[in-house]
Amino acid sequence: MTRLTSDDIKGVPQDEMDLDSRLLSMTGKTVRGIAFEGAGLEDTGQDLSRFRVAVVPITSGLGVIGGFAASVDAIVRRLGFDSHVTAGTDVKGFAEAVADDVDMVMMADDDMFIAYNTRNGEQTDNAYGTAIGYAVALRNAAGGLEGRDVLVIGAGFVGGNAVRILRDMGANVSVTDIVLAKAEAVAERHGVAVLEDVNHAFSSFDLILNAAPASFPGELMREGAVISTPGVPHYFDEEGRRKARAIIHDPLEIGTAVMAVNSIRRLL
Ligand code: 2YJ
Repeated sequence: MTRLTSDDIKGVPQDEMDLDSRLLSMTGKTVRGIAFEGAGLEDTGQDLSRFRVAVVPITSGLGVIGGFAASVDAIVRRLGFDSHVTAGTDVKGFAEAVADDVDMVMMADDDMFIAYNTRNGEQTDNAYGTAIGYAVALRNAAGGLEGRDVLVIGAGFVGGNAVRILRDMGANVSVTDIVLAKAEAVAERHGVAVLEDVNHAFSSFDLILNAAPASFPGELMREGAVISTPGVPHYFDEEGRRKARAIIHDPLEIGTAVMAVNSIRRLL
């Protein structure tokens, strides 16, 4: 799993990417709209401020990422939740959140990022939230996925979830990975096609969910392609940006928003 850097997320708290207006023009939905759709809910303007969220900084492994907890907190507040970052870190921060009787705790180490619902014990992890969010964004940008050919690049946690979600959305899914055995395992598990040559696959599809930390030269991109691409680092050259109908990307926000809304979906 790719570890985020402070640089990847430096604009997130202030929403410098202006994600909502970019998403609206590509998908017709805001981050909140995508999060609600991803959680299987209708966004009727529900007030989320009655849900209290604590974000706990975690120092284990490679340690705290500067701005990570503040970014998660800002994303969740933009959705309308009542959120704060705990003063303590790790177990102390978790204990503080529980003593404070919050509804949800969000925290990440180097391997996992979860939203934990303290009321019903459910947890939503980031790989699932990211896969749902980017699949929903792709579906909206593409005008529906039923019977459409979709390529998933990357057969890790996000890619594996995305394959299943897109298949369940009615898409005709193919999966590819630089490690062929990983793609084969995911393909077999979910009953989808596997493609061996990642670059050739990239150049053969109009609808792509790129869940790999991979970038592709614009000369390989199809004219009018829709690319939903959570992977970091993120890069498309000038030719790729010109040819694509939409390139949907952000370093943290869509996945985090889906996690938070999904976590409270049974309490709404
Ligand atoms: O609390 C902190 O500041 C750190 N322990 C955060 C660690 C963040 N975790 C990662 O970057 C993981 N690889 C998962 C992030 C998933 C984002 N798509």
